[in-house]
Amino acid sequence: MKSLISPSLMCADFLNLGAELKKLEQHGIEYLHIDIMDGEFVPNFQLGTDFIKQLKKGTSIPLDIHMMVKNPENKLDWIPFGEGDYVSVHYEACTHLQRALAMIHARGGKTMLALNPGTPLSVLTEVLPDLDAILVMTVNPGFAGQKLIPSTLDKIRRLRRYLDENGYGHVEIECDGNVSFENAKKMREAGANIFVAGTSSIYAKSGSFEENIQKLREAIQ
Ligand code: S6P
Ligand code: MG
Repeated sequence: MKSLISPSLMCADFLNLGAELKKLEQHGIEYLHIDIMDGEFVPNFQLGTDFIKQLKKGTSIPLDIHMMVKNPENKLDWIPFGEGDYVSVHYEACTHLQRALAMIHARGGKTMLALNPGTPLSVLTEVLPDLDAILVMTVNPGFAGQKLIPSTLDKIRRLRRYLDENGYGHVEIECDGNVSFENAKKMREAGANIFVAGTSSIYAKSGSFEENIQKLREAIQ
């Protein structure tokens, strides 16, 4: 499966966003990761619907919308996603999970189910046929700049093996949280193929934006 990069825009320089988007396009970046936080499912507040509308006018890079929102099935109508955009909802946040997934597909979106580090893979069984991807959270959701929870690497490995052995080889695995250059390589080896890039990689202060993008590409080859 091809490795894809999804920069986490909550880590971007908002005063310079237009120029950053151009650079991401020039580098063939595959997705834009948009964290929506409701202050209830997670303590923090993050990006909103008007921001997404503006973004869609300014770029053609597909979106990867990560809803850290309680009962997202009641909020999906407000989210401006379209054909080919990924929308992830959290298993832990959904009362009516299958309904949420069906709503995403009905609008041409691609479904991704997010699992907190403490949530076992066994919860996937009933909804696997409804999924295009699974988001393995490698930190507890809510904040950028956290440290990798090491057990999540083996979780990715077990998930990739299970999907491949059970007829779900087409289902992608995204990882989100402390995807540093070093960790990204391990996540790739474990079987992830979509990498959320935040303060640990492309927005790291250690290198220029361009150098960091290049370095992440090399790490996940
Ligand atoms: C965290 C959020 C993530 C962060 C990303 C930041 O709740 O879902 O998408 O934005 O993890 O990256 P980093 O490298 O600072 O962990
Ligand atoms: Mg996220």
